[in-house]
Amino acid sequence: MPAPRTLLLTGAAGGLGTLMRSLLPAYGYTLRLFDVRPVEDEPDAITADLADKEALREAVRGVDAVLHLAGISLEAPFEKILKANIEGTYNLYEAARHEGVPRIVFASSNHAVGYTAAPQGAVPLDPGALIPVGTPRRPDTFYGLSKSFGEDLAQLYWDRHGLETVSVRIGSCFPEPTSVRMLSLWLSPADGARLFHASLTAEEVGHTVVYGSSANTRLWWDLSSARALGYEPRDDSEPYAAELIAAQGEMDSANPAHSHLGGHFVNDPPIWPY
Ligand code: NAI
Ligand code: 15L
Repeated sequence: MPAPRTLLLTGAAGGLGTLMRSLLPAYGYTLRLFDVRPVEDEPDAITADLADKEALREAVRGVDAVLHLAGISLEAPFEKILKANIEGTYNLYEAARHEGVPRIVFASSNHAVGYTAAPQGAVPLDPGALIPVGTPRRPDTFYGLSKSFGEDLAQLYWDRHGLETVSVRIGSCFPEPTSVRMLSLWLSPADGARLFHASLTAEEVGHTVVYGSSANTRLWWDLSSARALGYEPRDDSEPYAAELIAAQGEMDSANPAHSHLGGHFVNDPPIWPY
């Protein structure tokens, strides 16, 4: 697939959207921005809800691809998740199908498989001990369930309509890791941009699921499907390890929030504030 030039970035006002607004233009993208909240210093951004089907049709018209980050990014009451993440993602796919957009990169999450056991063993883990991308989905929250739905929706739109998707099960994409768990899941913003670019430009992806993290020494999951797209991570959370472990202690496998991939989402999920 030739490098898409005009990219619709949904969720542009959010944390990851803000990081990608600054990083993706260097890869040659012209960004069209979409969010239910105004995007600071971006008067041309489209301020609309994913529930607004007409706004979505207009937003996707003429773009080469969509990076779909918009939605509730933490746990919330089911009705809210249903509206924003489940119906909202369906509305986006319908708009893209009608307007002939060939590819979507979908921000899935580790929480689609959050009840998967976190691998134990000496660091770095044996490649055979890493969580494979084909592991059964085990959402840890309604939020994780909505990401599971998004992946299935993506599969349906590929099989039925030929609309391609890369579903990126993002670990933790923040400027720095802030917990011992994040040492395993951290996706540096620069590697995030590399991974999204690879997902937008690789040939013939159909519907591909990848894990999204940097090349962390303490990696828990298998990055091979991401690498097959051309993703070459350059960062590693290890320089943050000593300080985080000194402050928070080592992971304790008797603690469910440490022994599952989804961390504290399995018993004390952070709640969406809006
Ligand atoms: P965020 O909460 O900072 O940003 C989400 C954005 O979506 C917000 O600006 C919000 O206004 C917008 N939004 C929410 N509902 C909307 C609606 N109905 N219509 C239009 N816009 C709406 O979240 P963040 O961290 O930037 O994450 C972006 C995406 O990546 C989310 O889908 C999240 O689930 C996913 N993700 C993020 C991870 C991370 O480490 N940051 C990890 C795994 C997944
Ligand atoms: C996510 O899916 C959330 O959107 C993000 O805010 C983090 O909580 C991340 O997972 C994580 O598991 O660290």
